[in-house]
Amino acid sequence: MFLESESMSFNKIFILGAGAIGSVYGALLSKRNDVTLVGNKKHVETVNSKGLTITGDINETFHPRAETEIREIPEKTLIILTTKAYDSAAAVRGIKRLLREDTAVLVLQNGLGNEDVVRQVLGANTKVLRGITTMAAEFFEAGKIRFWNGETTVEKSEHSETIAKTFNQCGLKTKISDDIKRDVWNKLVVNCVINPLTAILKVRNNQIITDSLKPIRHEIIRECVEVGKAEGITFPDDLEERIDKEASKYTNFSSMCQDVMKGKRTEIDFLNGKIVELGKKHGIQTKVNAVLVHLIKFLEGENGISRRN
Ligand code: KPL
Repeated sequence: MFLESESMSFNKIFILGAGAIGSVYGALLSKRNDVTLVGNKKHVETVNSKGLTITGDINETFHPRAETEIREIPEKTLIILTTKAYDSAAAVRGIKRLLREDTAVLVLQNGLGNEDVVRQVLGANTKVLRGITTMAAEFFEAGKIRFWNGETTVEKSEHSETIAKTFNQCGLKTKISDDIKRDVWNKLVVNCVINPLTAILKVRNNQIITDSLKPIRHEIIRECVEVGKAEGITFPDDLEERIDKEASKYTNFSSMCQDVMKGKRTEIDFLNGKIVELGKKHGIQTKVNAVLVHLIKFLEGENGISRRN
C-alpha cells in the first residue's frame, strides 16, 4: 500500500469499459498519465490507428493506448470502472488475479449498489472506491465521442487526494465527497428522471423539461425521495427545481436513450428498478417508477434483448 504523502500519482490508469464516458476520462487523463482504454475490438483498433477524437466541450484528438483486455497490472495502478452497471461483476472477475495490494478501483458508473457488487467479487483486500460524474457523452462511432463537461465526485479514502489531483490536472473538475451515499442517491434520482423518459420518448435530456411532463418528473422524484429517506438519505428541499435546472443544461441523448436507439440492454435495473426493489423492502408504493421499468423492458424486448442475458 502506498501512502498519499509518499506519492501523489499513479503509474498506470486503466479505463475498464471504454464506452462514451470512459473514453472521455481516458482521453483527458492521457494528457499527463500512462492510460490504457479497455474496450471493444472496433473502438480499440480505431483508437490505436487513428486516435480518439473528442468534440463538444473540447475539440481534440488524443492517443491513449487501447486494448481489449488487461493483461498485466503494474504497481500503483488506478482502474476506473466505466462498464455498464450490469457488466461490473464479469469485468472485475476478469482482472481479479492480476490485482496488486496497491491497486485502486474507482467505480464511476450510473446506478445503486455497483460498488457492493465489485467488492463482493474482489474481496475486502482490494481498495474499491465509489465515484459519480455529471459529465455526459455520446458515442458517435468507434474513435469518436461527443462530450459535455461536468464534475466528478469521489468517495473519501486514502487514494482520493491522488485521484482528485490527477483528474484536476487534466481538466476533469473533481472533488472529494463528505457523504458519497448521499451524492450517489442524488445522481440516481437525476438518472431515474432523465434516462427512462428520454429513452421512451427518444429525445434529448433538455427536451423533457416541459410543463406537460412536469407531473411525471415530479412524481418520479417524489417516489425516489420517499424510498431514499427510508434508506437514511437526506435530499435538498428544492430537488425538483435542481433536477429541472440540471436536465435543461444537457443537450445530449442520455446513455439509456443511446442504448435503446442502438438496440442495447439498458441500466434500468440499477436505476428505477432499484427504487422499485427498495420500495418493496420498505412498503413504499413506487408506481410511476415501476411503469417506467416495464416500458423500458418492453423496448429492450423489442430490441430482442432477453432479460435472462
Ligand atoms: O448520467 C447521465 C446519463 O446519460 O446516463 C446523465 C447525467 C443523465 C447525462 O446524460
